[in-house]
Amino acid sequence: MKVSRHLLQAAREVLAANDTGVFVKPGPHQYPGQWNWDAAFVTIGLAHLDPARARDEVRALLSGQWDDGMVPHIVFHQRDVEYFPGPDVWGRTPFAPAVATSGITQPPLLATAVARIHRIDPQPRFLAEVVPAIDHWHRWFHHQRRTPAGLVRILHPWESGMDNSPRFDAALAAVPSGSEAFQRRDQVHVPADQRPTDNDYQAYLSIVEALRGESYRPAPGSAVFEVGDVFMSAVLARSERDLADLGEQLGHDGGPARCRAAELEGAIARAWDQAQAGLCQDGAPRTIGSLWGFLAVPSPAAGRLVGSLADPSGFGPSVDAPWYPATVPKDDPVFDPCRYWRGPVWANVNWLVVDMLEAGGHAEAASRLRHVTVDMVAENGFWEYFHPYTGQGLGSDNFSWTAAVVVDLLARS
Ligand code: 2M8
Repeated sequence: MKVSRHLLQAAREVLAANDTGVFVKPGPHQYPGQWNWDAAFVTIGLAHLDPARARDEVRALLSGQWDDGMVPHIVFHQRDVEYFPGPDVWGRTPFAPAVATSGITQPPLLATAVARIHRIDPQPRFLAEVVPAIDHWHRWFHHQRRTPAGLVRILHPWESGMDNSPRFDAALAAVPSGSEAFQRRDQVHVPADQRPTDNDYQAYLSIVEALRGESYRPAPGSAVFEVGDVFMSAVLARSERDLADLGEQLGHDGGPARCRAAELEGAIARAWDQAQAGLCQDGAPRTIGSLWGFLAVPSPAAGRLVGSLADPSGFGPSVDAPWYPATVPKDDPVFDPCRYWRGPVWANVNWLVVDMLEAGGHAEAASRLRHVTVDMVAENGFWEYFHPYTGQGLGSDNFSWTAAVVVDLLARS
């Protein structure tokens, strides 16, 4: 109990220290803008600590919404930032707002975050203010970002939030090299072996160069990188259901959002069938993103998928590696315990997994993972990600979403 109180206070301090007054930075040094799904996790934590501040976090993110509905992956509330690629690289497009932003999006978790605020401190006026904007974003996904098979179509690995996940390796290798020279800035505060490789960055920037040339709106099928992503689709499906509930609170018809959710869930179920038949690029889940995506949708395979979270040689804990789930199975040849989205444990992903296990009625598995996640942070600190074997903190320290999800996980005990 004392440990929880101490941890909660420490989490509060991390969030306060990263608060710029306009938005909460993901971390003290590494990421100076407002990132989209970071803002959603931060909102979930702040909902418990200070709902009014949580509402402002949502408003700050939505100030970056484009005319066509897209909520960008980064909102640069200050133009002059030590981050690459910054506002000048992203450039400006006719449908962008006054504030500088990137030109791509990120996992749409905002409706879920707003639902958390609403559960703790309901304010219909706030819902009336933000629900239409989130609905616009979701409709943009529906109309602009679906593959023929119905999955969410992503145009950059950064859109998935899991940048160097091995599930993008094949598509990244096929990206033609751009012509612009650049210098990375992401290895100043974090060791190079915990970040994506230079080859990854070359491809990331080549995609940005190509997308910028088409005002970030390439015709379907023509982009240099296009992947139907199960994880993004499942995040959106879940958010659509939250949005439907929120809209109904306002007397709106939740039917269209529920319909979009059902379509996405159908596409994920078909992707799973194809994976089983060996036809799908995603294959059997080789990354935690795909595993979560498949699990988030009711399926006869749910028991087996939940079981894989406990597999000691795969995603699950083992005697020598107690922290889990690894973001890539430990027995996969590309597993790397330190390199970003290729193996380390991420507290925000654990939050998604716990939440999904609870919703699916897997109370014991949820409780086990909730405790492990809280212990991992209590023992090692509020790091961006963690070594599955040693628990060593990796990436940025004092990371906002780690603090925010701990606040929520503690509130669930
Ligand atoms: C990481 O991504 C950014 C690019 O968007 C980067 O590496 O510079 C990812 O972990 C992403 O999921 C996260 O939202 C962002 C800020 O925490 O950092």
